[in-house]
Amino acid sequence: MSAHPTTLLPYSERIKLHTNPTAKKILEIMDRKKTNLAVSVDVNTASEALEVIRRVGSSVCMVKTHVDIFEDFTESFVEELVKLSKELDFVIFEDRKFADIGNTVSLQYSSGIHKIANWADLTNAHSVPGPGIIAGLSKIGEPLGRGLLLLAEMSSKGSLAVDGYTEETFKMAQEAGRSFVIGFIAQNRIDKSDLIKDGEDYLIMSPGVGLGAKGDSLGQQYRTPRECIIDSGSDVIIVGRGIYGIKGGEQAVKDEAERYRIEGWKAYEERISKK
Ligand code: S5P
Repeated sequence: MSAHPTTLLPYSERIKLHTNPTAKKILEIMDRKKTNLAVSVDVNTASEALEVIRRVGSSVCMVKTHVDIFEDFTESFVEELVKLSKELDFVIFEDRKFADIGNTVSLQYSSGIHKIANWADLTNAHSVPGPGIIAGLSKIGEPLGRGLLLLAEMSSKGSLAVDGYTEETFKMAQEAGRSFVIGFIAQNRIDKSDLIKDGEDYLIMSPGVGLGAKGDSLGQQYRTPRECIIDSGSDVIIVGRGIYGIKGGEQAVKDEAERYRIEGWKAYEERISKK
């Protein structure tokens, strides 16, 4: 099987294939910091999350949050997060997984306690409601230069996002155009080479990544960075508990992030050398 053409291109050469400012920024950071690692900070409090981010920030292209987990969410968390994103050079991805009609998601994205669109460069949505979800979110996010990923596949066992669902999700994104939808949460290169048009480029971001355990007791399934980047052609690996959950204190978390960064980058260099 010949390699997907996108997987042979260096991140730096893909910047010009995007018009969305967040997509460009992600690729620029990846190239500049030599990292395709995103860290997911799914801890209970905003203060713990900031601690983890200070430790891992220099190793990542992106920090992924679930701010609805925090017991102590405040606007000052957002201010500090944005400040760290500038100092340590990473993109902020709020993993909100919107899944409602366009009108509702536009309110959930812009309003409430979290006001996600005000600070998150990137967010994501399920395709199950149909294209109205993209329209509702883009109305808020696109004027701000934000980006959106559609969930085309999931890492969890028994996921229904397979086959026809995945294909229709890709088509929905393609029809929406790439001014706001910049890629997918997926386990594979779902933007099949016979479907992408000339100059079309999508970012594939894959969670379910671990160098230790193969899964958890609640259906999560892990693959190695190499499996994601070389075998499946992912662009960004998303790691949560494998990094922030490591035992051994502050330095251990920092070292583990660096270990994943190196693994991910080695795999990427090997991939583009297959030209
Ligand atoms: O299919 C998915 C999609 C996502 S965004 N599977 C996932 O695990 N995620 C998210 O990635 C999940 O919500 C969590 O925040 C992270 C994986 O965390 P880990 O601790 O299992 O690495």
